[in-house]
Amino acid sequence: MNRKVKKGFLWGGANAAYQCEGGWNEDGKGESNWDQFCHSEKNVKGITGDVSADFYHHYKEDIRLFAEGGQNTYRFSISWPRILPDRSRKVNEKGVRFYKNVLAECRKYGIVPNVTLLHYDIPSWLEDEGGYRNPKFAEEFAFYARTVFEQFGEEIPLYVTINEITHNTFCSYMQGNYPPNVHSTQAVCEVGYNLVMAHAKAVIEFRKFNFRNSQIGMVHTTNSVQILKDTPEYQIAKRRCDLFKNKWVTDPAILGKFPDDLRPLLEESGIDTSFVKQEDLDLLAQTHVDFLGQNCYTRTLARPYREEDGETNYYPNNVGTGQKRLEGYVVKNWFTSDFDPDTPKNAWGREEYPKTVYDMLMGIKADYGDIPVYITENGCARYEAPDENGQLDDQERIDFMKKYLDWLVKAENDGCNVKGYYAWSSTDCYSWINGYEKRYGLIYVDFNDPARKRTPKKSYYWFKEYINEHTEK
Ligand code: BGP
Repeated sequence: MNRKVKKGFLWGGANAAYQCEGGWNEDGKGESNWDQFCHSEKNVKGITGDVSADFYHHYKEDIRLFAEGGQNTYRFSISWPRILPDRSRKVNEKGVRFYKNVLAECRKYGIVPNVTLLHYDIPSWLEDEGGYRNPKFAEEFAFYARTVFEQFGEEIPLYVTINEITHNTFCSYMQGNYPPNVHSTQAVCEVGYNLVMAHAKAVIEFRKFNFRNSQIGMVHTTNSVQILKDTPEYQIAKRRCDLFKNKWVTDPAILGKFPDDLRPLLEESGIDTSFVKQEDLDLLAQTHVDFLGQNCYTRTLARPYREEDGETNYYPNNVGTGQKRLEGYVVKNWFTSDFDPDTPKNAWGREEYPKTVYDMLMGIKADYGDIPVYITENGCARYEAPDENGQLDDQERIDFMKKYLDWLVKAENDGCNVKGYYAWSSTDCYSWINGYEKRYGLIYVDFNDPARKRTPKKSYYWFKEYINEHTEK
């Protein structure tokens, strides 16, 4: 007999504004940093999200398909410059109307909206003024967050402040392949700090509304940190990797404080931490999320740093076939990524390790108790094309998802407070830097077709059955 999760568990798919909406300058939308970057010569491949899956015009069809696929939730993000197009802070009514329409469509099908305020796309005018590195960033974000709370109130039951502070910071300011394409460890620390504070200030704004039927959380991208050898050196590397990858974001969000060992370690590594302000720390102590979103794709293996590993850098999973190195990190004197030769890797150098969700949830329980957790993203990237009959047979995705979801259901049965799962991605969409060849969707989108025809993949039908068979009635 199948294991089952409790009745009311949320099952759905996720997407993000820049990645699926298109309509990049329609109905008064302002320019985002990603519009700006993709339209510049820094975008070597020349591929943009200008139209993408055109969710802006296809949202009714998509939400109907989600419901027909047995899904009862949908995670999407709001484009900040669609709501507040320029520095005047004047609300774009047409932008608000679009998201009201999306929410109405969700309501029609009993789909619970899970809505992220910031998924990498900030207004370009703000980017021009230093973006995340501007000490005023947190204030500006809090204003935008308050505007969203005012406009949508309890129409949105699950609000997320920011998506993946770590990944975004590392790509934008360490690897430097996301805008604004900076490579500086000092900047990583300043930007990370500003984003944590921006999150906290948005939570403070949220609490002022005293909503009864809405909650607020943060989405983190976690990889459970593991080691292949149990020695004191490996244990130190593991702790440092966990600090670097997870704890500087999840501790403030859940416990209201940065880890005690973080600042001394940063200073030892030559980071000037004078950007840390006592008044910020006091404010942080008053903010706690209602839930945690975890984008959980894989794990991180850590080993001690060695001189020959070189300088601090991030080697992300967005280079594609031919990628010379596997996804991983070098953080000088802290740790370096390790690799297990026996686990499979995808074409973008990422390890495929479905048990990660079980290990991660058990880790959250051990570190943070029973905080509700949603798996806000997980997925399987592949190059894909329809067969001669126009069908999408993505058996490899199904095989991966089955193993992953079985571990997730087991974790729930073993006492983890996990309350939902979102497949990345609801439909095929723009994959940052990779463009459109790297597909994750349960629903295929033909990007060569001006009408952006949708075709549910085999995994979409399989997911429907899985939900039905693994949820208590
Ligand atoms: C997460 C992001 C998503 C999505 C996904 C897949 O990090 O939150 O926006 O893109 O990963 O990543 P990628 O498209 O780089 O393969």
